[in-house]
Amino acid sequence: MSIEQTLNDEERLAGLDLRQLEQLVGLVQYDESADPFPVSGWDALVWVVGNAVQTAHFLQSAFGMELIAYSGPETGNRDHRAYVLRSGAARFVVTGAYDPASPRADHHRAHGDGIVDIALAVPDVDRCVAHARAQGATVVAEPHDLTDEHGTVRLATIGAYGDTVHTLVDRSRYTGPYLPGYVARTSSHRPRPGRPRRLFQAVDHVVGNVELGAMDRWVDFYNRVMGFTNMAEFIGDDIATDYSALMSKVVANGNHRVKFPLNEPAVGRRKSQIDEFLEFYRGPGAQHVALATDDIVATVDAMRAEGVEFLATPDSYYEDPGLRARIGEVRVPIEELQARGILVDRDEDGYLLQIFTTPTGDRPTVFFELIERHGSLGFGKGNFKALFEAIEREQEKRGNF
Ligand code: TYF
Ligand code: FE
Repeated sequence: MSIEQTLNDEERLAGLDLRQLEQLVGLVQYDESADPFPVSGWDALVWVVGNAVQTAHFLQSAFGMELIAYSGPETGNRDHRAYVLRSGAARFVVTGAYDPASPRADHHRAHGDGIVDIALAVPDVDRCVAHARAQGATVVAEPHDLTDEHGTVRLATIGAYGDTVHTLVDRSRYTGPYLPGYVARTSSHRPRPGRPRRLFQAVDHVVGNVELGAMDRWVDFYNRVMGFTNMAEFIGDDIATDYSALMSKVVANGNHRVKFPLNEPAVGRRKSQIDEFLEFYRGPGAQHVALATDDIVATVDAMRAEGVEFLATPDSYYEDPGLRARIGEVRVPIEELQARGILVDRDEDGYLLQIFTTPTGDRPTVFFELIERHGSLGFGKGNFKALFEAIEREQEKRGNF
């Protein structure tokens, strides 16, 4: 049995329709009534950064996000500043310590800029927490209400890999800009003339890097505790030892809005890119966020014009005579993809276009992916070799191998 997908509030507000979203992030139908831990989608990606003022500026200027809410000393928050930004259905919250005694200062000292909370929208917080607890999850914050003049939000938090957590959020009885304690705020920033209104419409997936030998434990956590199921794409021993230096499996929630690839380092001839992350992040954490766009060419051009750096793809990738045969007809001429270093992959369901930034913080840790899906529900398996070689070239420049 399947149940009709519906748009959530963020998606409706963003003016997306269901067909668009199906295309953008690869939604599937599923029966929520049989799910022990129903998740409807992403709520927010909450970052701790060294300078929230400037990261909020960067996300507006370079990533085209829109400032919608704020919390800080002017609103009574003497612990940290927090800026809430939106692009389509995607919501980021960037926070930076104001008080040196803030737990966020400790988080930043240990991890540098990173994602502290992958918050998920759920219809029933209490039911999820009861199931998670019964399955042995760590409950970091018990279910509780936050209330202001805009209504009530129900929240709880469970622990995930490293210091990363998942806050579970039911905002169905709330009309405020984000959460109680935040005020609506816009900024004077205006995009350059001619730039697309939005550079991305949704979050597609968030990848977690975990320690050697821990991948299957975390896959099991998402299966057992959160009712996620395994997707077909994985990188096993075979590919790992040849070139990728990592192993990877993917779990997804019932409707596939939320997809979590999980990587662990593979023991190989050199230091794995995952080892580099674990060393500099000081432990497991979120490695990359894939942003779904319906026009990757325009998005890459707009971001590059603002100084965002992308991994270079060698001309040999496009000159490979097998490539055209493998990918067939795609929306854009290959020359257009080559000029920008955009990768392309096709599987039995369709194709996807993707490109990766270099790390956006000071440490060689978290980075972004742009992804434009046309039917493919995969993650670009056909590009893994070219991609991982490009990542290793950057790793070599940093001297971490
Ligand atoms: O999310 C994915 O699986 C793809 C490929 O270190 C990938 O984006 C996997 C691992 C990695 C970089 C990209
Ligand atoms: Fe990815």
